[in-house]
Amino acid sequence: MKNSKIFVTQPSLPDLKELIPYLEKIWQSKIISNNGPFHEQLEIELSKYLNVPYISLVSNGTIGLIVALNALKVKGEVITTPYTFVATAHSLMWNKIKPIFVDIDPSTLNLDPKKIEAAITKDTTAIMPVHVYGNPCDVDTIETIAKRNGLKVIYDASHAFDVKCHCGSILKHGDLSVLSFHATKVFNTFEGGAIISHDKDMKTRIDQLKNFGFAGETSVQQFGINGKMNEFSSALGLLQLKKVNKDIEKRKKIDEAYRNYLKDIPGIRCHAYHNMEKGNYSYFAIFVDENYPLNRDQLYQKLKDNEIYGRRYFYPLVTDFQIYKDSGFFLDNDFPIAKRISSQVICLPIFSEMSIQNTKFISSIIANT
Ligand code: T4K
Repeated sequence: MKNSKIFVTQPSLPDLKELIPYLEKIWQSKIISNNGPFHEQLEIELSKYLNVPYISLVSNGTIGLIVALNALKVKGEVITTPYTFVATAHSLMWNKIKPIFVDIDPSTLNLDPKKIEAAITKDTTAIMPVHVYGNPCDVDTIETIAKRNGLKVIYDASHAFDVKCHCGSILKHGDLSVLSFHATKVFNTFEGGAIISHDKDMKTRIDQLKNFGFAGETSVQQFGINGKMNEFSSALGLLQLKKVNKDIEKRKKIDEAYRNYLKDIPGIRCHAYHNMEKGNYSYFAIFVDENYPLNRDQLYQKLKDNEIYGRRYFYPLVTDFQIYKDSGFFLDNDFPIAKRISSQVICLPIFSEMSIQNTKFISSIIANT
């Protein structure tokens, strides 16, 4: 039985004692930012761990998306999904790029590849899909479409740390992939993120862009930004990396328990994984339909009344925010699938330190209507 509030997530943290020696090193060296030794070490260790060629650490996932678009010189229009966190679309707006929203696939909840080509115009330069809840996008079809139409692909992989699909790391796909290391993610550095690239020149370009465009002490070659990860976050990342696999294993057990407890409740459907060789279990989404005695918001409130704080990721849809409606980029009735899913979803609490008893307790609240 639970005895305190349960939030949608709780950050995993290393033992504080383990952090002290790292802090002592920082205090001795006085190097706290600008590509310090922990930053360098974390890039090397992460690229080995994730089995990807090049990683550029950044201060958060949103800056990562903004820099990635800039690094690829993306302009004009970019095709993306309305079923995501606002940061995906905001990164386009910050680059003065027009987002062209395309509906999602009802089973994967990712950008529906079948609908991409109809949205391409002479101004389209890229596709920005999201691996929602860590569920891999249909990377092969997206790659074929991108090649056929000469488009870049930037994956918002904020939810997809260490996810593997049929051909290995999901992060190997696209021109660039962007991770978030926010407090609420499977792998956190308090705040942070990374851009995965596939060649040295692109990594150099990204590294310059995140450091004001500096190419050397007296040379600024691009209109860069400050997107650097600091030494504290980098040191923390090194410690987190030692235990992230165990954390994912623990999350997997929570995921399995939920599926077991919730499987026979009419009107409740658990999100299914597709083409996933290794998941990270970053979210546990359920969908409430008309066969359940309460509507989604009533169940959401009922859980809250029991101090269970799930979240409706992603409600409202990006395209339902007035600032996006006012943009005139799309018609109101353009995204029937995303709208339906957004009106049904609740992400239930899942984190590595969550107990199976609490999973059972939450499921029993959902079962007893
Ligand atoms: N693309 C996608 C697809 C994303 O999902 C995100 C971020 C991004 C891009 C951008 O990445 P970053 O720039 O953030 O690196 C959260 C997060 O702030 C956001 O990072 C995340 N997606 C989004 C899905 O969720 P909120 O407003 O729901 O978070 P908040 O503060 O309500 O936290 C949820 C719960 O987590 C709290 O009720 C308690 C717990 N929590 C949270 C924090 C921050 C803690 O226990 N400790 C903490 O420090 O947005």
